[in-house]
Amino acid sequence: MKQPVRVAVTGAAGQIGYALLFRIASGEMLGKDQPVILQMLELPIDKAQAALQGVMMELEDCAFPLLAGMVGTDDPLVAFKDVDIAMLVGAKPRGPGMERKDLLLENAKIFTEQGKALNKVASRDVKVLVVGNPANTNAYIAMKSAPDLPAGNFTAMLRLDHNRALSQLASKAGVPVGEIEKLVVWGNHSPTMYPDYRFATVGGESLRHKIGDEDWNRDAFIPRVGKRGAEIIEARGSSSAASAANAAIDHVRDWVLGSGGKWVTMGVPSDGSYGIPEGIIYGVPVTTSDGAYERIRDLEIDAFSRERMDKTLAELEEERAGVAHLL
Ligand code: NAX
Repeated sequence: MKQPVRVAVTGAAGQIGYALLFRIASGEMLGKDQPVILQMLELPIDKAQAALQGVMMELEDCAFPLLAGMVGTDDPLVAFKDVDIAMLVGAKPRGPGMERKDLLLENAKIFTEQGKALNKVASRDVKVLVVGNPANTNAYIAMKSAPDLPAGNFTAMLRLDHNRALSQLASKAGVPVGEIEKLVVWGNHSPTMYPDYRFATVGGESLRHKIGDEDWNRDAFIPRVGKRGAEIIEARGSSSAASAANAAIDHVRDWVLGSGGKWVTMGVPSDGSYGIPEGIIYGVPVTTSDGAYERIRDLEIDAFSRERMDKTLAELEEERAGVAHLL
């Protein structure tokens, strides 16, 4: 039997946590032969801790053979102790009348504290995925707060946007979703993101040529993917949870086990390529193997794409400026 992998999940009693933990414990993220220890963090308030106990009771009742242990806590230093993977889902939601700026600052406090805790007690090569919004900037804050850990191991989730874009494309082109390759979602996990299928192929053929309709790209596809989260809230009465958990599993699974040559989108600290200033956490295409990601380089950026990529970059730079005094 392999040694167990320690996985921290924050916001474990929330709706994404509820859709995520059982799949991790059943082996869907790290493999059906990989035992896991779940280290779950929730807020130090009675209701959240009671809900967390309930989730842990249900995990117990599943009798997952791969679940080698569980920790439930309100202390990040306990939750992150020796973790190999940290999935930072818990965040402060936007309340009524709350400005985006206030949301940013409230979350900055959380991710500063959690970055420091990771820095102190996590495995030295912990892989961090930030799901809690604003995900890219939260990942940036955690990365800056953890100077002893590899900066490249702090990532933000763009995979839900990537998966949403794949499904829209499959249905427009009338092709199986699993056959689309080489899709990219650039930038911030926000409505400014730029889903880009200029390089995408299906069965080796250009998807762009197959679809043909350039107006659809600008007028329907890009706005639809960008506003999909709002569309789900409108329909379901609450935000995406199962699809978000699924994307988080896709992100970590591919990072750890490899994407098999497929392009996937990850929000990673920029190395300066594509005109993105170094350090900004920006969605880019990568392939993954042996526990590492590698950027797809030297893609041609046309004028339309440059404009879209700069717009989402401007938003990220503004967010970074809004928290600069804290870091
Ligand atoms: P919920 O409100 O259902 O759950 C969040 C949980 O986090 C709550 O149980 C809360 O008590 C806990 N929490 C809050 N602050 C915490 C802290 N400092 N430490 C530990 N736990 C804490 O939200 P849910 O629907 O699960 O969404 C979680 C986050 O994911 C939100 O920020 C949401 O905006 C974000 N999302 C990000 C997505 C992405 O693609 N990157 C998509 C889905 C989702 O909207």
